Amino acid sequence: MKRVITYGTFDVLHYGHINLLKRARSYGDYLVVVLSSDEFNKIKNKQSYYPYEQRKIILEACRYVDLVVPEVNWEQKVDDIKKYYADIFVMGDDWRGKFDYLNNYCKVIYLDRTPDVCSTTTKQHLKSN
Ligand code: C2G
Repeated sequence: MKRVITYGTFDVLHYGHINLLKRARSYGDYLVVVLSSDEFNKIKNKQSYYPYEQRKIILEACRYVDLVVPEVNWEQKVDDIKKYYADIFVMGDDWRGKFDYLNNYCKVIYLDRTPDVCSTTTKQHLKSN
């Protein structure tokens, strides 16, 4: 049983997120998504359109996701890897190098981001119409 873990805000879920979740899940049998809380998004200087509870419900409906838990700070990743017995940590390559320290605890994989789609532009487009 290989367990995979990933992190993010996953606001206004789009095919770039799904592409990430699908590939992350394919490395194992179980995918834990650690979802940024609204308070942590403030620390990340991110304003999500959907509040945490709604982003959680949307992610839990995704076939590639087995568990969604809150991300509340930058420091929780090592504890999470232990708590959820993660064998593999996956992030988009916009984070390449940033989480290499986690190689002491599990395999770290950075996946190519899906080009030309992101929540911010989607929200801006929706606003302008
Ligand atoms: N992503 C992607 N392709 C896109 C957009 C996003 O592959 N077009 C990936 C990101 O690389 C990330 C995941 O989808 O791995 C979630 O994206 P965000 O919600 O933007 O995540 P972020 O705000 O970067 O949060 O502690 C880590 C942070 O919580 C990461």
